[in-house]
Amino acid sequence: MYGALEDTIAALASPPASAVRGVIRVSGPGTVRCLARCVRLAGDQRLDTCRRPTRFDGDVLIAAPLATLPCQIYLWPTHRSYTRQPAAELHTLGALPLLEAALAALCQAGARLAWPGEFTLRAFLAGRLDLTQAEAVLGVIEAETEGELQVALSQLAGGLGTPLQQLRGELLDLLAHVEAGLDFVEEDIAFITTEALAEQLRRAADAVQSLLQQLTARAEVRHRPRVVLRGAPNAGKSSLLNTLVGADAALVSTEPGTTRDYVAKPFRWHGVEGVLIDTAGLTHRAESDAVDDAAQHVTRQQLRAAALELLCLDASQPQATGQDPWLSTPPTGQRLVVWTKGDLAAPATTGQPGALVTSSRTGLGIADLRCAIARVLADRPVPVVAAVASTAARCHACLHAAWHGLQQAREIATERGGEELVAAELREALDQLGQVVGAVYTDDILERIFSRFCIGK
Ligand SMILES: Nc1nc2c(ncn2[C@@H]2O[C@H](COP(=O)(O)OP(=O)(O)OP(=O)(O)O)[C@@H](O)[C@H]2O)c(=O)[nH]1
Ligand SMILES: [Mg+2]
Repeated sequence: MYGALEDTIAALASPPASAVRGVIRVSGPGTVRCLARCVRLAGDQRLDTCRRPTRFDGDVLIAAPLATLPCQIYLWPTHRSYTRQPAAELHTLGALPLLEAALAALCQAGARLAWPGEFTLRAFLAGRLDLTQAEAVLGVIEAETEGELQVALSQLAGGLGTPLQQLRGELLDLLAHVEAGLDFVEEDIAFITTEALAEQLRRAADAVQSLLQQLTARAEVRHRPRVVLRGAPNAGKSSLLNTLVGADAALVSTEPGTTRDYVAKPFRWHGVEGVLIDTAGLTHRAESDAVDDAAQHVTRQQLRAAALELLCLDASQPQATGQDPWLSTPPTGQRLVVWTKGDLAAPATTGQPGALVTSSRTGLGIADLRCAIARVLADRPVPVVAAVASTAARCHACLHAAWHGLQQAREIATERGGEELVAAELREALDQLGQVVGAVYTDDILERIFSRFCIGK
């Protein structure tokens, strides 16, 4: 799908909407020639004699009736650019029709429109980025939350690529030792002792394992922490969710058993993000129908995945005392006890010190509850991770195969099963690690990664 690297490509790099400024990116060997044909510079400046990154003022020559469009050109005339090719950015007014006219002028002057991700693909092929970093660029573009952005940025700075490259380097040295030993097998010269070989393989396998754990933890970050409302039917859970998130997201009624399926609303309170989930009230009824059973099943599933459970006790119900039977079932994550309908009656707080009293009707205790939820979630240990989700998915299989190869190699080495076999397993592990950082890549890997980019990146 991607064209030749010799093509000069151009694309809109700013969002395709009206804004104060719009940016068009150009890259390719013909960048200067192409710009010179469709731009008139102010004063006696020249593009073709430019040897270092420079800013120019001028006009793009576009079709009538406007004819000229004022712009600034940032030119990287040598390989010292993002794509390691001559490249430029054209900054001008951010009106979409004007930007399209400027793009058309560039295309008439010899450029072609870039494919999605083609700039980053060129940066990758030029060795400026490894695949994990290329995917991090994608992660930065796609990040929905601050947490995701942080992970993508740290990956861009080499969070995952650096330890992987280092590990690959060490294993290449090790392979060289093993293979050198194979060449001198007749002379009985060993370049590395069996014990040292097994030890290095063990350490490498541990390092891969730890990267695998980081990737798994990453998946958790993508799914924000879940805060699940739990309680008896009619306890006021749905009303509480609506009041907490400030929207009529869940259905409320006087009828017990209103909520069947769960309702999830993302939130961000005091800088802490999560998803608030309303569930069907848990019952201990002897008789139930299939829908009831399904609803109870969904509730239990949500509770199992909860980072925090809000146990809702109805203050207006005489049986909802501090000894409520709900309290005897332990939560999977953490638990906060919340009295609902605090406007109707003072709760029997005995045995429940620290429980929050709330009312969805009057707003009593709601701000305090948001604060308490944020505090519990903020205190959770945050996994130290360095991968965006797409890398995680792609890397998992490769890292696992690499770990397996290293384990096999270690076992063979320990049992003195033959250095040829150790070398073969090591080569397989190296190949798998190479796929993660892009030292080994195939067209379909590239296609899969870069086709997900937006145009202009
Ligand atoms: N006075 C008062 N009534 C409330 C409050 N919260 C909920 N209610 C009422 O209690 C009833 C049940 O509220 P829901 O929010 O539907 O309770 P639920 O726990 O989600 O019920 P299920 O759908 O059966 O799970 C409704 O009639 C609400 O208007 C409150 O803070 N004060
Ligand atoms: Mg409900």
